[in-house]
Amino acid sequence: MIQIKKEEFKKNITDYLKVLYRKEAEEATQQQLFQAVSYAVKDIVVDQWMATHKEYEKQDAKTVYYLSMEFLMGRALGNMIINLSANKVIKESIAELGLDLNVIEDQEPDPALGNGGLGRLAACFLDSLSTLGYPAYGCGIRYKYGMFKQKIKNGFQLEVPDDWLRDGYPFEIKRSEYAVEVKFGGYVAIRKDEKGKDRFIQENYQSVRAVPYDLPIVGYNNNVVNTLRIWDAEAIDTFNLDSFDKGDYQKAVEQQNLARTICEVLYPNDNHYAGKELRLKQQYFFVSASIQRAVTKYMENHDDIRNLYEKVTFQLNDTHPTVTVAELMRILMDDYDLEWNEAWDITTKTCAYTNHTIMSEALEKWPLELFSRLLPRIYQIVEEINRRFIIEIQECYPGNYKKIEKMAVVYDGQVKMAHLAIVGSYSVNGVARLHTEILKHQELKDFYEHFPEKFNNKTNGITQRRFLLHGNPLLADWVTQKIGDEWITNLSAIDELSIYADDEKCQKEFMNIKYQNKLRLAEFIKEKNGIEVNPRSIFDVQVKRLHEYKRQLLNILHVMHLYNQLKTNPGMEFYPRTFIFGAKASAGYRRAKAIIKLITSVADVVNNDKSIDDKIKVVFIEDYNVSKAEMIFAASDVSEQISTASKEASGTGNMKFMLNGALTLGTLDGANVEIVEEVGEENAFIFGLTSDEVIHFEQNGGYNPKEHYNIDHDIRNILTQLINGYYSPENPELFREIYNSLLEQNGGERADQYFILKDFRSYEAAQKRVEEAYKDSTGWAKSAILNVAKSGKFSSDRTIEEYATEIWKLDKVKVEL
Ligand code: 26W
Repeated sequence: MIQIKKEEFKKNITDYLKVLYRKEAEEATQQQLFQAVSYAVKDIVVDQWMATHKEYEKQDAKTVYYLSMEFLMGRALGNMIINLSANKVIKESIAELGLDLNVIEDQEPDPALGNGGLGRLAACFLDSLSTLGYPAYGCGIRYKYGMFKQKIKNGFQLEVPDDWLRDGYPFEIKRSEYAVEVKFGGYVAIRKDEKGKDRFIQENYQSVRAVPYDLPIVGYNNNVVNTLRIWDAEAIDTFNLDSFDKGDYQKAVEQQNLARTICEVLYPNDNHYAGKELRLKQQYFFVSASIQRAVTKYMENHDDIRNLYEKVTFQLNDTHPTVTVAELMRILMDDYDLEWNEAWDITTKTCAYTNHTIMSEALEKWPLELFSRLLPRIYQIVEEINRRFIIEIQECYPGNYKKIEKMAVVYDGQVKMAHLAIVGSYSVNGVARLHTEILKHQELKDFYEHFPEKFNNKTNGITQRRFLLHGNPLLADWVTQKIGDEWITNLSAIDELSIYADDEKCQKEFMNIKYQNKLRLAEFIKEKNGIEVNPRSIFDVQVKRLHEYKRQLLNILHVMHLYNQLKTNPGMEFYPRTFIFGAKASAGYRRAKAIIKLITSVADVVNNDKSIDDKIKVVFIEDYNVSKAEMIFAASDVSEQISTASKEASGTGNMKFMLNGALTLGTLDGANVEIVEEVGEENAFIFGLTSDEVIHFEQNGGYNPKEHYNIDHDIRNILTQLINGYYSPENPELFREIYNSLLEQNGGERADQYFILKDFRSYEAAQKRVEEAYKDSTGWAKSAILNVAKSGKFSSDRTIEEYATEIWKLDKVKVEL
């Protein structure tokens, strides 16, 4: 246990204010206070960080390198303070200095080096890896601009750059001593070395210097600090004279530009492959740097590269880092002189791949022209992997050319990254049971038949430390009061709450905490949106990236329907509802942006209609991000998880809502299936087509949305309101594209491809059940408490324990100070 003395800690803060800003506490700005406090906290963390790495070296522990284009970390300060064993002292010291920790925490930019699910999962995993004491590096990119900030203007989304490094990020440490060179372009020549051996040499290339920045990942109360290593690109030999002498001025400038552009910005695409050259550069850049460094580090303490897999494993977070497979082959063959077979054996014992989506538009397929021009040596290796794999398939299925068409790594002029990842990995996993089954029996059927032993499921999880302990302190304290604090590091212990679900006093306490959290959110909404919401109304929430398959459109169409009903029948029974949305749309995703505009337009009409007595409010929360998420989950009654069945690989927001006692209104998709299995169907609201039914319609046709339009008067009514200016009098054509997408086929795209009209009535019925259930407040409280109690399975600690024991084979390390 680390001992910090309050006086020392306080002095540290004031010293940092002096050294960094030449200021006393009284005159410092809140941002300066944040920086000083952060540096003082970092002081504590660094000791544990160094101790952790000493211990790892001493034990020569196997390490997982979690390779990910995205880490959606959210703010660090509050989380670190919670995880440090020095929590109490730090809080008291800050208070004694007359500072407000909440205000200080609010100064931190929200490091958003990720889009959504995949990036946030990576962040939860790092938290769990440290808390469980598993040696790990997160490896990623230090984007200068992370996920854009969303502004809503006239109801439309605007994207504003996220300059998160503007004031300096106090927790990072630049590690120039570990910089490596990464090469792009040129050509591969075969040259004899001194010993007369043929060597593959990349010539006439451009290169950048990859420089790592390390961020500490603090485990909960255990002195373990792992590292998130994010790479920045710098120019190599900036304008050295040689270049000018050779008249190579052009190349020097180009190399500088390359370094400037590579880490400039995170692509804001979620589930949509755009085929941009710069994106492939980003991928190879951080993969090459990470793998080079991992191999070098391994060889510092070992003498035989052939045993690499005993100490190192690379987990590929989706296909984005899949060039890892070829980069490791290159290093083993070109730098360590191994033969192909030996190198392949090591590579396929070192790499493992996680699939996060079955959406076909997300599949990465790089055009050969681009791939080979940018990565000539890597391309040769991929070609050879492909050639050998095709021979293998032909031997298994003689004469079956369909198999080659479906499974080849290189086909139709493209490198198929998912195929490369599967062929090059010892493990392939999906992220929820249903998702893995769909991978095995539909999307990756041929690969599953060929490599059944590689496939496995790892249902996603979330960290209860950020999403309950930090995000919902009232509920966290209440839980601890009832059952003790074991749940913080062993979420399955939270099941002990079950016995309180029927206890009337506990139900009241629980509902009061929910009410307090709703008040907090209502105040936020009042301040940001200027909308008055009733904290006694049902808070019905859908927060996640905007995507058609997630069906925010179904939700808002249903709101339009409820509004129509209230207008025609003002006296009808109706429990007040606040529909809350938060979502960023990819910058270039037109239809998603139109759906945001529809939500804000419906909000404008409904919120300002006095005749409905404030029974419905619609709120669009601007710039939904991790910090806002923490507050929103805590305040939610209903968790909207309404994706078209089969499309949401897992979802993780669904778990965060559950942990905070919201009831799921959802389809049997992704991890919803397992959530309902844990909590019981009677404590959730399930509706809609099953994944089998969706897949059946997709494969055999037979769904025609026009039938619903023709037969169902209410549906026809809301659809007509999309095109008659009801919500957009200034431009009645505004929502024509949405209307068309529901009724008309468009090129290869089916009409209503996400089955919104098909599921509409079933969704409406489930919403009615929500209303009935909420009116029974003890029944609701019971269900809500049971949701918290049965959330144990969905801790990322459980997920990481499974990865560590079943895939990575890691040992836990204990760190004493
Ligand atoms: C190439 C563009 C691109 C960008 C991001 C393609 C695919 C992605 C991600 C894989 C999309 C993503 O975030 N998927 C989500 O991953 C979560 C964590 O496993 C799951 O919970 C979500 O269901 C899944 O949509």
